[in-house]
Amino acid sequence: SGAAQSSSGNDLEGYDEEQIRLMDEVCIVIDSDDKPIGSGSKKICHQMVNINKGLLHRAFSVFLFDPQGKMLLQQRATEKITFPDMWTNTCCSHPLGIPGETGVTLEESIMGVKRAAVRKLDHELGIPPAQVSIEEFKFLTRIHYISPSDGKWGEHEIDYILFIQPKAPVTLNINPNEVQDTRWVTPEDLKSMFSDSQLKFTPWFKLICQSMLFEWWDHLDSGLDKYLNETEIRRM
Ligand code: DMA
Ligand code: MN
Repeated sequence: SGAAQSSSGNDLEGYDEEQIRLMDEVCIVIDSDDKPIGSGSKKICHQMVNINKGLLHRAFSVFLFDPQGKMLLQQRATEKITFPDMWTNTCCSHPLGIPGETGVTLEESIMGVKRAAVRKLDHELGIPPAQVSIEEFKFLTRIHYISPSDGKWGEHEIDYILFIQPKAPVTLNINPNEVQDTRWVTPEDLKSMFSDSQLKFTPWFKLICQSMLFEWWDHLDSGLDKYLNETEIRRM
């Protein structure tokens, strides 16, 4: 356990300076049961050389809905080092190895990712934290998946799925270093986006869409209760 080993070389040469800086963030390294076993920089955690040895970290995916039930999508900025220019769910990132975002029990870990979600909805989309209170987030389940981005980079995560439907419409002020476009979509809109071969989607978003998303979305109004707080990790 402990910090993953650093690699040498200039793997970050040529990338955006701000995105390079964010590669120093400290991710939570976990075992396949989602138990924290150490920490590793965002850079270390997203290098395929480490992922291929089993390195796994904790992440979250937010799905934010407006009062009418439309979901907010984002298109990742060209500056992103992993999965640039792809369309994806509202916001994804990692809880950090800092007080308040690291949890050991499932309950603490859910609280940690909710705090991280508030932080990143503000950072990526400019949604004021006051518009997305911790109590409004619903935890559904955890998804364990692995996915290469390009040769050097990829994802290997246990991803906490969070839904939120704030009562009042949120305001956006997008950070162009993170996000190049946004769209509010109905399930039908999203399905027609998938049949547009010009558009690229992130692998985790595709996995979630192919499995549970549309069923969850159907139950947004009638109550998601039977889908909430799953303790089993879904392996994809
Ligand atoms: C990482 O997302 C999390 C998932 C679920 C893929 P990201 O690459 O958007 O992270 P960040 O915004 O921190 O770069
Ligand atoms: Mn990740």
